[in-house]
Amino acid sequence: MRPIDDSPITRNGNSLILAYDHGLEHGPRDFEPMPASADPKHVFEVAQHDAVTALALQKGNAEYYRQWQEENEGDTPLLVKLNGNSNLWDPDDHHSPLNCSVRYAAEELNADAVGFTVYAGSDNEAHMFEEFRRIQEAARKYDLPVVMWAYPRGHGIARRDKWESSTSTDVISYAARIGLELGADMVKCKYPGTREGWEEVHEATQGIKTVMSGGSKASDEDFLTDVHNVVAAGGNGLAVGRNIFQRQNPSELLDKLENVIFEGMSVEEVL
Ligand code: FBP
Repeated sequence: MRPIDDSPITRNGNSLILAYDHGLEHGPRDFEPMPASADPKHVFEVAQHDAVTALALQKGNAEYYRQWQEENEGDTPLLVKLNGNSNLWDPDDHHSPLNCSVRYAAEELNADAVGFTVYAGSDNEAHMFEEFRRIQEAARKYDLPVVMWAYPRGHGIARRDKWESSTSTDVISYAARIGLELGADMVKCKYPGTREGWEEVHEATQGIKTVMSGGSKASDEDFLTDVHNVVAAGGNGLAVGRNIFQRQNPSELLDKLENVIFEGMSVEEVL
């Protein structure tokens, strides 16, 4: 089994993953603040910034990216997101159907890593655990790192008094720990709001990588402060979408993020 630190999606142990699966997960409205971002080619270009260690795409855009790369010499590694759901769907509880196999990602798309959402706490948890088991075991055969989008959501959390909410530190830590238990190499979690909170999340994983999920667009200073707190708490960086592709000039923020995530600079220094 190849250590994730030897894979191209990390640099000196950390990662900055540019996520662009929003056309599926949220729909085209996410592109409205920056209409050029509706065109995958625009985001493929953005992803060639040195700071970006992987571009996370659903199967369709992954196929398109590989074609684009041949014509444009892009070399940013590809993380294929294997499941996903639309916002149009209204299931009884959170679920994320598998829409690409590991074999297809590895053999046809030449993926550098795979990603998979697990909604721990959902009525569909058992089904997603089973699918995660299959994709994780298949990924090991191809030496592909497995990144879990560890999002605790659903009736199991809403029903229990002991869980505050899907954004409380104990619930996020639990979901992150499930990543370790099920064999993920990296978990992508929502930010619990404080550096101390991320320390708990990171501690819960005992050695696998933790990266912060970007969230809706924030000011440069607020966003960089959260990312800095994650790295200072022992975390390994960021998987981000809207905070990059909704900006007029994404490379300005990517320059700053590169210094925070890979050079350990403070927010004051980079601003
Ligand atoms: P953002 O940085 O834009 O939040 O993207 C990260 C991400 O995990 C995407 O991969 C995914 O499309 C989206 O967030 C899902 O967000 P949510 O399920 O919270 O609406």
